[in-house]
Amino acid sequence: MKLYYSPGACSLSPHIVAREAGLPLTTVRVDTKNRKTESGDDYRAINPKGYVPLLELDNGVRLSEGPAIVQYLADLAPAAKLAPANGTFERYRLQEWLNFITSEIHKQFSPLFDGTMPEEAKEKFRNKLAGRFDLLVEQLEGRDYLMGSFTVADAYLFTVLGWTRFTGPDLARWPVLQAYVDRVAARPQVQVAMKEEGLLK
Ligand SMILES: N[C@@H](CCC(=O)N[C@@H](CS)C(=O)NCC(=O)O)C(=O)O
Repeated sequence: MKLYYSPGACSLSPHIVAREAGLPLTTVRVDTKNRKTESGDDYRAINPKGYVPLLELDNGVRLSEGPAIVQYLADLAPAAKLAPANGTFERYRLQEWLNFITSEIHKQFSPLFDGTMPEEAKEKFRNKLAGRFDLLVEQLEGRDYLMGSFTVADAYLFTVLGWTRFTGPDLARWPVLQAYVDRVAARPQVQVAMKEEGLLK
């Protein structure tokens, strides 16, 4: 399988999941600004959406949207227990988290990376994120991971919380979240994925 990614972007989440699942994966770096792959191919011809992540299966079939990709990967390696079994209530709980992360957290960060967005507007998005972070703290009190043990939702949440280093809000305000990020970062396969993206030495 092939994962189209951009270093440190939301594609880090499926990258982590593939490594945690022990699945064979090659990675193709994409420059999302000029929409070219590392070999100079037109990325839009590969993924008309133009953004990462994109998973390409060995038979050429492609799957986009991070929350769908991570569940697909988790289901290829059930022994790794990265997602509750399909059809169980816990699977819907996982999807509840994935949707929360994608719509309430991930997409609130996007304006903070926009150089043309006025600082006043950015502050509004930071405040919105702060409210979501308070909810995460409630969930993580007394738990190492969102659902108790590590799941694909943690790969995703870890990835997006990492962006606070560039955009704020400062995670120091939420020691529970900072400890959570440090805990996920210490996982050996998370380190492997981060090294492969050039995020760690
Ligand atoms: N809905 C998509 C959003 C993916 C997304 O926001 N990707 C960003 C990186 S984190 C990107 O490639 N942005 C470049 C662009 O939109 O042109 C998903 O959840 O996978």
